[in-house]
Amino acid sequence: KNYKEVSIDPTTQQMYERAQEMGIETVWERLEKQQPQCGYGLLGICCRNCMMGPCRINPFGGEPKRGVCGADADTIVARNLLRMIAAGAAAHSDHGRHVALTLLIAAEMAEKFKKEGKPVLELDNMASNTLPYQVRDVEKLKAVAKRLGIETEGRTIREIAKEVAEVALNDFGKQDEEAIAFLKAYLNPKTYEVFEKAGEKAGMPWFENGILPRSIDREIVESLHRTHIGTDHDPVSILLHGLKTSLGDAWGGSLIATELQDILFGTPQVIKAEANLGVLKEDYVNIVVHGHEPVLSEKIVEAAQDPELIELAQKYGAKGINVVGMCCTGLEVLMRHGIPIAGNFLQQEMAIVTGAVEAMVVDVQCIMPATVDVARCFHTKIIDTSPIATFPGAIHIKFDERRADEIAKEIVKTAVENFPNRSKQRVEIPKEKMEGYVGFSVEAILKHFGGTLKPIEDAIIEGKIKGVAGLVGCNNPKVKQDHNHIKIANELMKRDVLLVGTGCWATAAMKYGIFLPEYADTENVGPGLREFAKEWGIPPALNMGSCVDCTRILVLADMVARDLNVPIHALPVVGSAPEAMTEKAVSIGTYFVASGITTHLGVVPPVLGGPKVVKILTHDLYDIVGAAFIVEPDPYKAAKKMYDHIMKKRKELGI
Ligand code: BF8
Repeated sequence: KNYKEVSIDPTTQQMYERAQEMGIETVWERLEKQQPQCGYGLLGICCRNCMMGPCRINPFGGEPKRGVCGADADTIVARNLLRMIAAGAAAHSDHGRHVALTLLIAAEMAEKFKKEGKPVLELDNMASNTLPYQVRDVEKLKAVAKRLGIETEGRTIREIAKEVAEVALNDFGKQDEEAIAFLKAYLNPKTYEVFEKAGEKAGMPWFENGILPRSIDREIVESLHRTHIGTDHDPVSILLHGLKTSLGDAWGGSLIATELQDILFGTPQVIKAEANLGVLKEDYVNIVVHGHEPVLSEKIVEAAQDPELIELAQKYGAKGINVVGMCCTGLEVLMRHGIPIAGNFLQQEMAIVTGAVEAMVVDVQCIMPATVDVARCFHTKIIDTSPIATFPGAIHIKFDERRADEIAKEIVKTAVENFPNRSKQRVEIPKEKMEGYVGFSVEAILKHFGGTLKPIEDAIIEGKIKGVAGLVGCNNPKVKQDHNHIKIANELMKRDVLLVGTGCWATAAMKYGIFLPEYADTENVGPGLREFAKEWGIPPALNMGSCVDCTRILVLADMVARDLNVPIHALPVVGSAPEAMTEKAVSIGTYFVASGITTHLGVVPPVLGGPKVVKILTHDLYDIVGAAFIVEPDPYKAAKKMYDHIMKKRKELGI
């Protein structure tokens, strides 16, 4: 492939060419070797759920029309989609569980140390550095506790933290029929009612509490149960349960991840930072933290500041230690500490191809096993850390929260000691990098606008801003890297739509300068949005963080819905995953829609083989939850459709 076909990012282009010259296989070659991809798989009409199969349905209307059990194309497509949603929700939510357990462990350690007579006040405040994890944002802890109805008066931080963690953990495994506590604590009543009535509206009153998730784990387990051979066969009920499962992710697993990470590591505030492969430094030990959970990357960032390890790096001839991020864990430390981010999903192999990375430290999700193969061509060490994610050929330094500092130092030391193995002649770091403002948590946005969202709401009502679009999600090698991300962003901003975003979209946007206030002066931003951005000194698009932080977008939408006293689906708000790839992206898209945000997908999900399923997803859901999917691979047409939806919502609101 020509380098121009794979990406619009000059650093990826440069490293891709280099990989080709060196004979290193990358994601694009592997995609090519998969061609032609299975047509049944692309349409979603193959079923491997039992051993009478595998079965597949003739997409042209001939035989076979049914699988061995009698399931038709729509049943099979719906079941496959539900399994994707469940896997995506599981990944986000297991991450959330891990964060909640970390908060609980820290609170229990504080309790234990206190009993052992160690400094009492610091432990009660969970501010002691004898603890592996502390409470960095006391205000946020109290705010979350208050939402959950947890008493804060007259109690220690330790006690409050413990109870918040317990309530969160209870939401994963409780067995009653009530909605999860976090959803009840965060969601406005009008949208709650939409969820409650969804079953009735879909003609399935036996969905007693509609699509209100009862427990995060239970809905995921039930997804697997329903899709087992011989269980649920109606695409409507299968998809309704898909919405419910995704809502357990949205207002449960992911929300818990975001909120409790803010408590443990600090709530992001606006800060300037840099993005793209140019953040790697030739004369430093480069460590790339890659994956999703800041429980690890936060500690690596801390350990890299250890004077002894810096001294060791200098002893080996480096100037110091340079930690940079990749994918969502990169966004976590970018948002909270301004740690530079080296790239998004399709740049993980490219970072190694620079020849300048001593260690890529990985935890969970979106890490290609191929990183190990690419690393073999250089001195780079892939260090896997999560007990649930092992990479053959990598070094295993498994993480344990109770010994977090010690293990983080061991990992950083391993990277430092690898510096002498770097071959200087084989280093080529692209020079491109871009600055941008990041850290737009809901709290940071409120602070910026004087404690209220009124300025944004007024600008929307006046029509200066037409609406808000949440742009999220991955890279996918089926799409030229970042191409759709940037095109859709520009097309929306030109139409005066304010952007908020997360995940690999956010890293893409940052690389092209969209997170600089000056971007408002470009021709890619309409006059109304320009005026608004300038008036408030913000970029025309706001980086709200990692993929679990899509819940920040939900919380923001919820606040506006409350202010206007309408359900979320009444707002002039749209979502988009222009280059969607993962099952997590499917779960996010589904929970955006279920929550009332009509959402565009730029990559066609494997559903086209089920015409009823397609109709439900793109039309019928408007009557059930007030929002639906738009599927459109062309970024220009997609932006137009999203804008039309915003304008329709404005008209309905009478603005
Ligand atoms: O959770 S955007 S490729 S990195 S899935 Fe993965 Fe997609 Fe990137 Fe993070 Ni989100």
